[in-house]
Amino acid sequence: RSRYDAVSAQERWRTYWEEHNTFAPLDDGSKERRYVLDMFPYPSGDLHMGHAEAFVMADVIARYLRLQGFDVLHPIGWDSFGLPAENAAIQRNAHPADWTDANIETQANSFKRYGLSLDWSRRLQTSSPDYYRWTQWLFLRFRERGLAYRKASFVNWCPKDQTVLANEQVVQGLCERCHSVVTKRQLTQWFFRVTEYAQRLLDDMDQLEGHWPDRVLAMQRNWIGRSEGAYVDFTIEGREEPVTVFTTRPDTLFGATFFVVAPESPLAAEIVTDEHRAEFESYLEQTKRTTEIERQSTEREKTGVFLGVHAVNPVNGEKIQVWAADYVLADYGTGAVMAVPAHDQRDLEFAQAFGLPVRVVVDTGAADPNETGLATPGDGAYVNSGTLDGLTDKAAGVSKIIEQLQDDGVGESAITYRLRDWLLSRQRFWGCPIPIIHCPTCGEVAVPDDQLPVELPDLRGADLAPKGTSPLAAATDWVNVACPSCGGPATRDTDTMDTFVDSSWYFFRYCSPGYTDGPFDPDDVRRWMPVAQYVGGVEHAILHLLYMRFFTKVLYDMGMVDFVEPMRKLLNQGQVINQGKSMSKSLGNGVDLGEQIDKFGVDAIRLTVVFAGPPEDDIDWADLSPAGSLRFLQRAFRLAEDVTSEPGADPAAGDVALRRATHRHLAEIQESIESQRFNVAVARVMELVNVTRKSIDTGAGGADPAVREAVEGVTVALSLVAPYVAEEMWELLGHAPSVADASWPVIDTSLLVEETVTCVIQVQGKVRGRLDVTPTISDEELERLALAEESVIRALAGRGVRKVIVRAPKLVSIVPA
Ligand code: ANZ
Ligand code: ZN
Repeated sequence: RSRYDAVSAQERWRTYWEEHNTFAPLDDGSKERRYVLDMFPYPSGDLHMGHAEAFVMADVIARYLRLQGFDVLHPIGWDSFGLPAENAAIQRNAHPADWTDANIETQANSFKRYGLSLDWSRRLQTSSPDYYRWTQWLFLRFRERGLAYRKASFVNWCPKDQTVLANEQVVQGLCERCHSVVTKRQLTQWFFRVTEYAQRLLDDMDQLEGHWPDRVLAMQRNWIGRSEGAYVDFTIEGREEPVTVFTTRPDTLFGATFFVVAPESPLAAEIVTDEHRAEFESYLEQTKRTTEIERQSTEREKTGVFLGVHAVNPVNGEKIQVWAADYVLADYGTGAVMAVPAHDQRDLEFAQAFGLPVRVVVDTGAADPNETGLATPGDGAYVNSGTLDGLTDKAAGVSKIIEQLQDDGVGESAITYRLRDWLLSRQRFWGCPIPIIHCPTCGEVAVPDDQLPVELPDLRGADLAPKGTSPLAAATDWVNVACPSCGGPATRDTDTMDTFVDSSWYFFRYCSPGYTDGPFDPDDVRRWMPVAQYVGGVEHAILHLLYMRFFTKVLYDMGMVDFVEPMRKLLNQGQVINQGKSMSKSLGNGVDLGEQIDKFGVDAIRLTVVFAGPPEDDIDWADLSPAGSLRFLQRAFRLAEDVTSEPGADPAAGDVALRRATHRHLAEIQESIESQRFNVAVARVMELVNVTRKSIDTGAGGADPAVREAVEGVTVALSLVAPYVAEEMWELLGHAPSVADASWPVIDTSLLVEETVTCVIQVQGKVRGRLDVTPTISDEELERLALAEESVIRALAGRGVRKVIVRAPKLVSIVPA
């Protein structure tokens, strides 16, 4: 018996697919289009098990849609700018461009070997000038719309990577990439005004409900963090302009007993009295060294300093102390709060730490916060609250006080969002240059479109190590340019863009990768998008997946696309872990994808990953058996060898029981794939292989056309997961290549109807009726049905029944009384 030889099959079919452009879409309108996309990889090394998991899931979907008759776009490219590449290159004393390009070649080879149904002709990489030309072009369009702007502020700073980070890249106070504790620095930086789209980012989630994982939607909703409440103006002694606070509980205004500002807000430095200045400044220094996570911690002792001034409560004229404290954040709300210690726990802890008054203004029935140390945030009857006294519910209290504030011109209802503008400048070399020139006369000047791209200088041999300022600043030839506006001496912006900018629009570019009149051809995008299925990791829930939604909405507003949500469906694949833990160098539990493939072949690895569980679950490599997968593939392969009927043989002439099993299994495989239970689909294919084997060995044998039908079904279904063995089987079955061009089997629903047998009913030894029943019917049920038959009732002619003999499912014999 011959065996399936994975190595030669891989070589053969990979070459075949490439030479025949098997997976390039036709794009001629002859078929309905579907766009299937994986989040494109970082070229930070060779493919690993994580890629194996993510990419096989999308591949199953892409291959299935192809077989279903769709014209499928399934492209690939690289997110090739960024810190990982730059850091790795510095460590190896290589240039990031060389290191990146070498990795891309390695990964491309591995992707091809891995049997992915990709269209290689659309391959792109974000670090190539003909890509980032359009990243720059988009930046300039955003800027023209007021959506890209520069401002000085305290920003997140990673001391190890020596660059600023967006809020989304700070995870529990640590750098998302290198896990260093993030600190704050005051810098002038570029931002995208994503906050202007906060409400639309929330509203458009209606379109994603049910198609994106709930947890991603919940994370985005939470990150955007919409709060409803009011702005209230407090006057501050000695200051003309009032100071506004944001509160979600304006109805507790009568309980505001002190006022707190964020230490780093300009207001604090402005209003602090000379007497308190020294103490304030040392507190400010301390605050800058404190991480965001510590500041928001509920465990930590509250700290703060009195600023020596008082604020005036607009509803009762009461004078309250103004403090600076780090539990108030500079960049949320207005950076100032009215403190209501009786009803807000943070304020209560602060009041108790510094001996400030606590006044209950809502009687919730709970014990006095002064005694318990527990604030009472609930609903209740208003007390000590002037005009609100007598009201008993929050909604009424809030609307009444807002009305009053509005009438007095000291407040209004307000909505705020936790979402911050997206900080996009990075002080690093390996990124897309910001196409702006700074001129001493004209200020900020955009690089004219016809001078794009602003290419990165080569800087080969230069020191690219992070120093806190962009390495581009040292490239004086590149930095010094003539101002495009006045011609005078000017300098280029030396920061580069966050790589999440590059990845916010790559899926558009795949629709028209060579286009030179814009980032994409709107007609191409109209034909292919939105993406039918997007696949990638949940770690991007509030990063890439939020940013690309923002970009798409801006492009919609620019009239460049006609949809607001680019990804119709999202699948977050799970992780591949080993021995219950994430694979890592330090734990020494890494599993090398290349080695596994060498040992078991691509198909066996793909099959192992898919069969391991539902695609969104983590899978533990230690629990899996690639050797078992390979044995199964050999078993499937031998079926194809045993088929001796000719292609096209009419299965209707074959064994009906096998046909029923085939169609039932195929129907279940199809349903499992459509509901993305790929592991269940594999289990059904395995069952069908067993049933078919039994039929060949003990039934009709390999010549039965029903056997061919079963094996062809197995082959086509298997091609989604194990494409190489499926190609070999397809060929053995006498078909022209390739199985990728085959069609998904048409399921004959008449064969899905349950099988029946005919039961004969005798009365006094004479046949009096027939019943079609299922073969598994019980004696009791059969007796009941027989006695209810009209012909039987007639034959009995009113006589009673003495005895019934039942031989289910074939015979019922009735003896009358
Ligand atoms: C008075 C008050 C009384 C408050 C009360 C709450 C309960 P969310 O829901 O997260 O939006 N706040 C406002 N700006 C702040 C800042 N920059 N840093 C820290 N805290 C800030 O929170 C809004 C509430 O958080 C606001 O409502 C304010 O405290 C506080 F019984 O005002 B509240
Ligand atoms: Zn100028």
